[in-house]
Amino acid sequence: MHYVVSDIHGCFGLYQRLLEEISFSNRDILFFLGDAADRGPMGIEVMEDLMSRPNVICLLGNHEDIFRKTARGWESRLSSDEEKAWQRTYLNWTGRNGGDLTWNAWLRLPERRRGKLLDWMEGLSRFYEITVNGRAFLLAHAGVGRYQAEKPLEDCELHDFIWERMDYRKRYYRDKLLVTGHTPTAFIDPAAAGRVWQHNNHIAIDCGAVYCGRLGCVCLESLEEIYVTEGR
Ligand SMILES: [Mn+2]
Repeated sequence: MHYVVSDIHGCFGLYQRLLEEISFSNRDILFFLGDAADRGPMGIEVMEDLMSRPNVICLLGNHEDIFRKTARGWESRLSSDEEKAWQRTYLNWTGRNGGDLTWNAWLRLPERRRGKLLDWMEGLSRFYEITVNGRAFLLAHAGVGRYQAEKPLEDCELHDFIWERMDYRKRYYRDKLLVTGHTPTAFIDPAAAGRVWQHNNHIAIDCGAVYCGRLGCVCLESLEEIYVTEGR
């Protein structure tokens, strides 16, 4: 089976419980749509588990992007202008975007593990297209920002895939299902809080695990929603 999950945000326990819940095996594929770390405490552990599994395909989230930029800059010799830009990125990540726990954990890691994490983050794709049981899917962390029907996905900018907020009232695609994380479904429709939202050929799977203790996942064969909840 093919499964999709996103926005684990350091909730390592929920992530492990989800793998158990779906009886994840070598015959399955799990797509992870980004934002493994930040806000919650065990982001590095989540990332290292994801990257160790050959049948997990990971996409880039805005949190991986800002993490990799901060980490790469910290390891490089920067000019004073670059240093100023780096400071802004660092403060944006550790302040507004909840990266402080991740950053502190990262600084304590042995160099070899830091290098592997950074290589992994720098190799993540921006989007993924797959057909399952005759149904086409487009997977991306946030969506396809500044959407234009005729524009090839390859020509879109990174920002469009990982930071944008989509218009959820709009049906972007007729011939495929768009699957995204990034925006907790409670913000799309308060009635959908903590649940996967499926409308307009769009499946929004970020249930806000780090806020509400509930991680959701969708099976692409059946479009079935699978949930795990903290403390149960
Ligand atoms: Mn995000």
